[in-house]
Amino acid sequence: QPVMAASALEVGGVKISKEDVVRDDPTNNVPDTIFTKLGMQLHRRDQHPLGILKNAIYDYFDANYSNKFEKFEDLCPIVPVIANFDDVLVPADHVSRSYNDTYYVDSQTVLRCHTSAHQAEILRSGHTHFLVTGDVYRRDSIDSTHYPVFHQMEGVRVFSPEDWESSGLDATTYTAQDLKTCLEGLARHLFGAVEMRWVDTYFPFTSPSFELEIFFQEKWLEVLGCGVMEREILKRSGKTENYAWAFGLGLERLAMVLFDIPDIRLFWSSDKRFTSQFTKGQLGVKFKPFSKFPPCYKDVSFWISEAFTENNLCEVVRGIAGDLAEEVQLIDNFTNKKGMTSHCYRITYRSMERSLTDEEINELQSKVREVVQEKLKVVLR
Ligand code: FA5
Ligand code: MG
Repeated sequence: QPVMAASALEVGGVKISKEDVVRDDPTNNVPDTIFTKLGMQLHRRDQHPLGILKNAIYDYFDANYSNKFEKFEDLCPIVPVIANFDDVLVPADHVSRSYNDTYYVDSQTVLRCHTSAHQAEILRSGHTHFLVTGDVYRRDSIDSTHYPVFHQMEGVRVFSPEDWESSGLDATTYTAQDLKTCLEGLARHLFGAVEMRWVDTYFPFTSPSFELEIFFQEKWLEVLGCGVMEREILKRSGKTENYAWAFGLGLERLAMVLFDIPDIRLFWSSDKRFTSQFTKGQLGVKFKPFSKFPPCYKDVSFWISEAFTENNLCEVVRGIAGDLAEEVQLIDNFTNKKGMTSHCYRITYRSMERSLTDEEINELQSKVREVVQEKLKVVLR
């Protein structure tokens, strides 16, 4: 278990110091709050819901495939831009590459935004069945199912001509069918009966591509993306005759459904009332919320500038309020006759662990107003 040091740590055999990751220069956009999450590896804690879930997924694969899936769970989350994007065919102008969406350590290096960052490298080293679990990082919105650090598990399975030739199906159909059978089986193994649906989607690295959604807390929740791997990726690793499938599971999302965890921030809680509810190897337990504390809503309105983005606002809010920020939601948006656009955001403050005082919240909100104005170049109304 890597223990967090104040300013240095080791993960995946790589030594990381804070100065390497958080710098005040334009090629770097990693804040302190993100640095502190590096090396925590929640997925490697057997008593943590993410670790319990990971182990249950391992059990499923071990029980169902005689050809064992290789497991990787300690790969360094700091990866080359090439691995995170180019190797999985993400186009040069794709939004996910922007500084607005991804944390850059420098112009050539990112905090991986998905475990797909390791696909190509592991294929190149000759593996054909593998699972990669790790923490991933994204500049993103703030609500109960989004967090800037979360965990994914990547799965890849490569097929050879003899696999599909006897089936009477073409290679793509065969591979897509095997993928869906595998993931539906996994869902049954984890949840028993659960309401779910497949949705067609797009990823640069798979075709066809699908998402699986599960009905949770009155809404459809996207829990994974997957598809038939683009042949180009296989060809580049020397597998010219092969087809493969790949998936990326959102572990927090699956664990929320599995354990009835209502808010994604709870995964980071060290409150005993949370941590003591989970036991190694136990899937069936439902989380019992300790008394729910009241939310406090604060609105902030401003005229936006051209450079304004919601992700930048969310990062400011997280930087100040941390996990006390439960949601940031655009509630009003209009453009006046002069062409100036106004946004009003409602920030919900709530602690998972205690009641917040008015003074405390007012202080946070006034700091948010100050920093938003200064850093995001907006004009408060
Ligand atoms: C991907 O990241 C693809 N790499 C998945 C993939 C792998 C597709 C291999 C095809 C083949 P996406 O951005 O949709 O896809 O994220 C995958 C899952 O991560 C989502 O379904 C969701 O469950 C979870 N997820 C995404 N963003 C967040 C977030 N901010 N907080 C928590 N979970 C998230
Ligand atoms: Mg998605």
